[in-house]
Amino acid sequence: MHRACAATTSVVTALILSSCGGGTANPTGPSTPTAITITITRQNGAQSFSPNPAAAGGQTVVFRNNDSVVHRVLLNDGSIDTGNIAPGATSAPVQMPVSGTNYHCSVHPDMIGAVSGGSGEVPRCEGPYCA
Ligand SMILES: [Cu+2]
Repeated sequence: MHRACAATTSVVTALILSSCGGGTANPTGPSTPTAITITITRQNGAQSFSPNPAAAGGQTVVFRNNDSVVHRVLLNDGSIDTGNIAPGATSAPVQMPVSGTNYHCSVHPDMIGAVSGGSGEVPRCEGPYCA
């Protein structure tokens, strides 16, 4: 069978060729679970994260810092700490509790967010980060 990417010189074919490299088609293969991205927008209270709440209970999440300063996400119960996330960087993947959770930025404790559980409910926020 002829490959569609056989050498021709039309511009259209050249464009197609760029997607016919032969093995680098999809960076998220079936063995790599797709992480949900929560974006850190800026230091803005309960509007610091998007989406918030995120429907990500029990799922893998990464935090992407779209702000110009370092942030660091910590679950309110202390069970997950992303470490510092530099401006423009994305955290390592973290596994959220099935029942959902509340979290905040340990650098800016007024930045708060939540993850809802499987049935969509957001756990009650308790402690000093819930104002
Ligand atoms: Cu922060």
